[in-house]
Amino acid sequence: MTGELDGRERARGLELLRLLLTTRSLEERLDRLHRQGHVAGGLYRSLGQEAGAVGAAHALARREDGTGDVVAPPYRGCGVHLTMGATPEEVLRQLLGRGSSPSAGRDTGAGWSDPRRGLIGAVAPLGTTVEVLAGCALAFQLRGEGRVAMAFTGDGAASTGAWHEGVAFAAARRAPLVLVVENNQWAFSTRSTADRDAFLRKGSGYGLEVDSVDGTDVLAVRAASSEAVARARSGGGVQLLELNYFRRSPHAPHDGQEYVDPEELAAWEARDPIRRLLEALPPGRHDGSEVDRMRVEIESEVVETALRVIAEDAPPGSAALAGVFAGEEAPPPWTRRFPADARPSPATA
Ligand SMILES: Cc1ncc(C[n+]2csc(CCOP(=O)(O)OP(=O)(O)O)c2C)c(N)n1
Ligand SMILES: [Mg+2]
Repeated sequence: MTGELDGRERARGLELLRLLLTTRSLEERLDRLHRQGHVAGGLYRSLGQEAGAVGAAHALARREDGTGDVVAPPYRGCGVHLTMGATPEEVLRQLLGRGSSPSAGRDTGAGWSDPRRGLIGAVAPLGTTVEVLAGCALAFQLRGEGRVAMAFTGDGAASTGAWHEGVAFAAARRAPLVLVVENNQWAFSTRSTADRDAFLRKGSGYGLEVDSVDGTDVLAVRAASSEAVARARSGGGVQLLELNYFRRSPHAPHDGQEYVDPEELAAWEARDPIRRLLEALPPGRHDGSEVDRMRVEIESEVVETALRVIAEDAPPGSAALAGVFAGEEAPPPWTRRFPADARPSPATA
């Protein structure tokens, strides 16, 4: 763990702690809500990985007006969304598919976009996110905006063709892209690589600056990410940052995780990111009670918000096609219809 903290660092440590606790509490609540049938789609937790999401996103220029850095969060967990300024209410509305959600209930995935806050939704086919964020980074570079794009991908995703194509392109253009590889050692039930250093080697092979950090130490992740972001911003080209941890949750609730060695899992539980940060925060005047108060505040906010969001309505079916065609709402039935003047002829359809 990264040594003792002075006053200013302690304030930042508490800010990071609040984000870690909120991510953990929100995911625990979502896990229950999923079992109760309230979550509209899948649920992919980041248990034990919260420090990676929070620490890396915290190093970005975070703005609320669309002028800051951009990041594609992982589909696993909501730590990046929260760190970029999303509220627990927005996360709950999104996963419960409410009409008031950021995607108006049309999508229930964790990978939602909010361009004002620099959130670019992850793309479902693994690896493709890198190509999209390479495009964002290239645009920033061409416009001379000094902004940085950050893409989260898993260790499994780093074996897809799209990942390599995106990396090769961004590297050749020296685009301001920070590629975070969450090496949680599993891609569903598969060990994603036989080579412990595969991700650093892959990065080096494309000429990237590479770094590897303990992903359970939020202060170390924050520090390494800050350096990577600064290098990307000052013309250093694509940066690859490997975060090392272990996927402590099952892939998703339907996965029994029988393939995981219980001893290995227990060893990673002992390296819990929240506990590790608490150990690094030096006792302040009201330290114990300050942290306890924070826990209670977060827990009550999450529970109260969950109850409120459960009571909200799902969007009406008729809202599903709103916004599909410019200037009109397509009528039911819920099939895709072309506006009359844009209907393709049989020859071209
Ligand atoms: C191209 C592609 N292949 C397969 C899948 C199905 N799939 C979804 S998540 C997942 C595992 C991904 O593992 P990893 O990239 O390591 O991320 P993690 O789940 O560990 O966070 C797979 C195989 C997909 N979404 N896209
Ligand atoms: Mg993985």
